[in-house]
Amino acid sequence: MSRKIALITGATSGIGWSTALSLAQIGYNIIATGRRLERLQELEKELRLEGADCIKLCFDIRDKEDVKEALATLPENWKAIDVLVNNAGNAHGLDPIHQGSLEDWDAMMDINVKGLLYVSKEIMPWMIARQQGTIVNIGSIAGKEVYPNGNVYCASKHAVDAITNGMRMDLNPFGIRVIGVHPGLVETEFSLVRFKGDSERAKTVYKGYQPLSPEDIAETIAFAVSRPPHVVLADIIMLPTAQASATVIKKNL
Ligand code: NDP
Ligand code: 8X3
Repeated sequence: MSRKIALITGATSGIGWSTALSLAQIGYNIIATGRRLERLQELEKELRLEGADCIKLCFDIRDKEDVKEALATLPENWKAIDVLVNNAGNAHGLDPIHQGSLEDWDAMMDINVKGLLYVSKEIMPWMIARQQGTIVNIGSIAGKEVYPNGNVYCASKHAVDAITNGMRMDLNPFGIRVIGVHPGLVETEFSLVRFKGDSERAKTVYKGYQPLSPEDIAETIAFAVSRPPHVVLADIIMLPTAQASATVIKKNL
């Protein structure tokens, strides 16, 4: 049987990278996207070891023309995308709202919300034409709850949650499954980006308890997309056992 096709945004690290590998292991060829070409090249090597073909698309998801042009370069047979994982995103800063930076706010809304829409806008018609497909949007516990200083990041992830639910309704006539995955604390480059390269501060986020790993999320995504076609795991919240909510975390420090 021929392999299916998954497109994963933000595949150069963390959850996206692990999801690419997990989906390759269950029989997908992968379209991997991100800004860091050298990381995409490394990932491609690992995917080939799993027997998967890979197309690398290097673009900044904030740029709608670049997104459109990059996706238009896909060969026709690669446009038959079975699974789209809208994963690219990050937090920028953790400041009280009156001290927040406009650049950080722009980055979070442009990447986490508008970037997800730009990519989806190109791919949804291809799924609609085939009357099939699965879209996985990576939200966050921050899309279900607001926490102090999380303000605009939480808003961006609440928007992802709303878009996910809206997609499920609007794409319902076409047999397209839409899955929201909302992780709690996962140890990736997320905090390094949030704290602008301050690795000491980033490490403290994951001290004193066992956070989720990107592989934990990837395995769950692989499970969700491989349910029978009549089943949709619509809304998945995944936390480390030590985390009870966005703010309640049992740490042994
Ligand atoms: P990482 O920082 O490890 O990965 C982020 C990915 O997003 C990278 O591949 C990065 O690629 C890509 N990305 C960021 N900005 C852009 C851009 N402008 N254009 C294109 N790609 C971009 O973090 P995670 O793996 O943790 O994050 C993945 C998703 O999971 C995000 O949506 C995040 O909000 C969400 N999440 C993370 C949690 C956590 O605790 N880690 C918890 C809940 C949700 P590149 O830099 O190469 O462009
Ligand atoms: C990432 C998890 O709690 O830092 O979305 O917002 S959190």
